[in-house]
Amino acid sequence: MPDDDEDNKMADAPTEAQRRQAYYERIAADDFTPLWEVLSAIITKEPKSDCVAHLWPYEKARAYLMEAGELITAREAERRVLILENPGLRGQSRITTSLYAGLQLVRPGEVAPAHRHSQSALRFIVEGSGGHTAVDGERTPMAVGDFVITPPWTFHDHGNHSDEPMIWLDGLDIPMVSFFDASFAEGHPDEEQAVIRETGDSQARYGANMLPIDFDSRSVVSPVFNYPYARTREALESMRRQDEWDSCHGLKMRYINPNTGGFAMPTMATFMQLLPSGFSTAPYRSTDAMVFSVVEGSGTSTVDGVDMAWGPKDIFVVPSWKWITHHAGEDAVLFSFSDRAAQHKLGLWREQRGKS
Ligand code: GTQ
Repeated sequence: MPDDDEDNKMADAPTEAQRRQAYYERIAADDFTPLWEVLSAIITKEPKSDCVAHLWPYEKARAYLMEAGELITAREAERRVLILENPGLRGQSRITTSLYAGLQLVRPGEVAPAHRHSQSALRFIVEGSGGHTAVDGERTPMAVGDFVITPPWTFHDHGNHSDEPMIWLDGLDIPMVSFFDASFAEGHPDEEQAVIRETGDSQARYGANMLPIDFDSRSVVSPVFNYPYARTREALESMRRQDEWDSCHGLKMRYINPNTGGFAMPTMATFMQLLPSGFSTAPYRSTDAMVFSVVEGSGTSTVDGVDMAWGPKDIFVVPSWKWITHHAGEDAVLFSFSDRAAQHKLGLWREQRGKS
């Protein structure tokens, strides 16, 4: 009977889902996979990230770091650093999807031996003075609030001739370099590189609003490698007298490569901002996840309705494209860094300002 035949055929025939599944399995054996099964997951309507907002209280970080100081020398560790690992990205040595951050300790008399790597590094000094880092044969002193650059593939060693521990925040583009499979590293034959330039030489040559007449104007890395806090703070203090506050940022400046006017580093952007006592910012979001290091003051930053209360030396991270507001309980100065320099070059960066 024709009707029964039809029913049998339907029962035997594989469903559409089964036919597709069988097909996926067949092509998978030859390393193909169908885009339509993953399209909306790989090209999202807006940024989706495992990176979460988080704050590391300095008191806790410092206590753990001091313990590490008893457990291993800077020499043995090569770099005695506690990585600040994003809770949403555990096991990946990342503070954001594209950035690495850690807190480094150099005790009095110690040396972190000279090496170089493809990754760019920034140092933001959190505690101590009288430590130094050496780059290209020049030692620069490190003091709280200074922003110091280690350009890619330059030998660098750190030392501390003071009688206080030196602690700084390291920011590196390690995940970005890994993404491109472009990592190279090597040690220097000597523990410390030879000093061939006077301290302050690069500041004089490149950081006095002048450049040597034949300086290569294409250089993508700033020739200035220390941006001292004393000058940064003084600039912010002078500007604040104008009393012109940006609703989203308060007073926010970016560090530049004096040669190009672009960001100081090829992959990472760095900023310093002042929020006056009592100031509450309007909501803001951008595609660059941002790492903050509190220099002065206290306040609260709110991401997706979750408050992060911060004070001096605390570190916190804000993921890409999450609305953020800041409230300063007292005059506050915040250093921050992100992958904005890379995103600008790649034509990816976006921002959005909300209403206050
Ligand atoms: O000081 O050169 O936090 O090579 C991680 C890797 C610091 C450094 C880090 C490094 C360094």
